[in-house]
Amino acid sequence: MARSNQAAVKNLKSKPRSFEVVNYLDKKYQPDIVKDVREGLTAPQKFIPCKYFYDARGSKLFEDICRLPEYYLTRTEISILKDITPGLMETSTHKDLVELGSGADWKIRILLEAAGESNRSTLRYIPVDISESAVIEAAQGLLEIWPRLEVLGVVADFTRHLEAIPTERPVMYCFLGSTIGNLDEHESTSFLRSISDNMKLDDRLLIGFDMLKPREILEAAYNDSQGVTSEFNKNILSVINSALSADFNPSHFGHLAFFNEEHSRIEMHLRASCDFSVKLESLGMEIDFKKGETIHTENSRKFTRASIEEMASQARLSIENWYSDPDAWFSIVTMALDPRRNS
Ligand code: SAH
Ligand code: AVI
Repeated sequence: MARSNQAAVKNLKSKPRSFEVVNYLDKKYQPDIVKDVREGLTAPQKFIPCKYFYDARGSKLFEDICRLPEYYLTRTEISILKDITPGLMETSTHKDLVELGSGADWKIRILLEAAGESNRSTLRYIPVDISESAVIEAAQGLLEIWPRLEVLGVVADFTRHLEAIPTERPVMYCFLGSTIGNLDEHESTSFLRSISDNMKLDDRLLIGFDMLKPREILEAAYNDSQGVTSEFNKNILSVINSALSADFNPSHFGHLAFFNEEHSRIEMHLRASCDFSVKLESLGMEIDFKKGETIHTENSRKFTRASIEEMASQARLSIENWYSDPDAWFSIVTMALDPRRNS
């Protein structure tokens, strides 16, 4: 059963806030991270799932990434959102705005602003994120602007706890930032399929995709000149250190990010700069690293219209509207249940 921690939220900044946060990770997170890290660090190509980037510091570092000149994704998606949301929100009859991997409140603010006062008064915002601090801070930020906005925070792993999301009212699901690209082909299709299984005819999915573009632009976005992406990448080791009583030394690793053309994805790795071993007390394990070997920490897939159409169709979703910036660097797509899904 999930913990509902309204009181804790109220104490966070000693400012009373009328929103509830339901936490699905309390009991389930530890067994997940133990299993995931054991599996990942004993595989021939070591890996750690990218969802473990996002403790409070990881969420802040990601926000810093979004402001970097090289990281075009956020500002491009925001420019599209500003164009399309007046039309999208003014006529919307959706009552719940469910944002998956919600992070900061920047993008949902644009939707809520566009909804106008009378629509907003009947809307409930449901941010769903693995990062508790992100959920709480986003809710607080929105309530500072719209004190009467109804907010239900859900701290959960969206790949595992979709049942945590209420479905009784008409829903607009938002999955922005191209976070879908952090799931592999199989995971993303099955994730979209689980969403479509929960959707009713009038529900919609608003989803952002980073599009395939020249390698130099992609690689610059993940190798910024200020080293913020490198800090973000290494933060995963600090998360593992505190969750599993491990003794990773982040300075023993270098940041590596490159475009893998065959899989149409940026891969991020951490590369060992010397030979050493790491103790993971909670796993009762010691793992050896050889100079030059890597831990694969993230994939960020880059899409084409064809790859998106294929994924939507496999997930039994139909594409309703397609929006892009003038350079077609980023796309926002609205999807509905495919009317032919039962045939
Ligand atoms: N939607 C925001 C944030 C994108 S960053 C934007 O468009 O800018 C990805 C977000 O997804 C982070 O806030 C991270 O904490 C969250 N996240 C990553 N994996 C997750 C998972 N498995 N379940 C829930 N949230 C996840
Ligand atoms: C959250 N996600 C879509 C980001 C991305 O671009 O894949 C995470 C990120 N990794 C490095 N920079 C940003």
